[in-house]
Amino acid sequence: MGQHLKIGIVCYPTFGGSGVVATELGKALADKGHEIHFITYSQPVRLGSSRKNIRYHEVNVSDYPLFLYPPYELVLASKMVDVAKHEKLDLLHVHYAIPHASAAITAKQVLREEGIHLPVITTLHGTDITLLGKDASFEPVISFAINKSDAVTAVSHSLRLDTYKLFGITSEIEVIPNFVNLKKMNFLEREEMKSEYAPGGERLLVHTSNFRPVKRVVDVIDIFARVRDQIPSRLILVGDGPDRTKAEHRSRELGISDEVIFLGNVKNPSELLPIADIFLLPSESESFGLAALEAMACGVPVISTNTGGIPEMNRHGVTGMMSDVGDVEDMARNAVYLLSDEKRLEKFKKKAKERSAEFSIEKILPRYEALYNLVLETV
Ligand code: GMT
Repeated sequence: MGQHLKIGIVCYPTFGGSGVVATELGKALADKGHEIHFITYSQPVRLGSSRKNIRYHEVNVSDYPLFLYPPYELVLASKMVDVAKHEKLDLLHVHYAIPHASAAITAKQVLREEGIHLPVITTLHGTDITLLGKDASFEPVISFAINKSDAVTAVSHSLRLDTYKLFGITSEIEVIPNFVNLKKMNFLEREEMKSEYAPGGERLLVHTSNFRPVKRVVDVIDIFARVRDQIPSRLILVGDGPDRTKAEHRSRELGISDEVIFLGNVKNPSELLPIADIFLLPSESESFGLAALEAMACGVPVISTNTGGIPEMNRHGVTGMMSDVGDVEDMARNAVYLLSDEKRLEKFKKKAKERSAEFSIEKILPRYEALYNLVLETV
């Protein structure tokens, strides 16, 4: 791939997986010489300070007394038009259908009136399809935006099938899985950090999420409560969100709050992950489970549910273990099975790390570049 492209990337700039994937993709494309223009309402959390080939365009919605609901999508579409025109973008890659795909299609139509063709690539991430998108109040516009995109990708086969099931989709959806940048992951198990959280040499279980109901954080506490009854251990929870209070309450109710550490949001969880022995992901639904892949990349086996796209990454009995949603007994049993045998645990850790290499950015990035080229060739 010789030609360097000018690519607009639109995403949620927050801690969620879709924003992380979009930001890491943009950074990796910039490293390869492409010119990347992030268009978001604030700086993506994973952007960092290196800005070679990277530009950032902030979307500001003015406060006007008439607006009960600020028209973010309109301002975003206008920003896309402006950036595409003046920075001469080759294409726009939008992450998360609502409202990014529909705003992109509006921008595309505006530009067409001016004789400018702007190819739009939409990447579906999960909750935009499985939770929000199927809601009748979004569905017609989301179906339209997906069908009008020049290319559509989904982060797992499971999400691709869900999208066909839930929407009237007439176009092809390509599966391009999420990835990890192994060069930027931290593999060092820092002893001083480990002893800070596990002063008595306890095992460490970690969970990272946005604490939305779909993540079932109370199950995380219930699993841990069963594990710590059998094996001295501590639980670290990374992230924040609506169910944090419920999880805190549950750990107090069970009398284990001294062994549960709520860290809140952490910019780069990979600094902490290598000290973990097990990663817990008991989600109700999960199109991919990027947080688990990042844990695996740091050599941490995953105890998870078998929902959505998780089985496409986690290998039962090899890189971790999977159970039905809500089966906290089984997930606790599996965690104890791994933690109670040092040799077994080490084997799972090694396999988890090896498996993550199948999702390395070196393998996945060329697939996006090939898709960009295909879209540009078919103009
Ligand atoms: O999990 C969330 O609630 C956040 C959401 C997002 O859009 O950031 O995550 C979704 O996209 C991630 C990146 O592709 C996937 O790894 C997550 O599995 C997916 N979440 C769900 O499907 C619940």
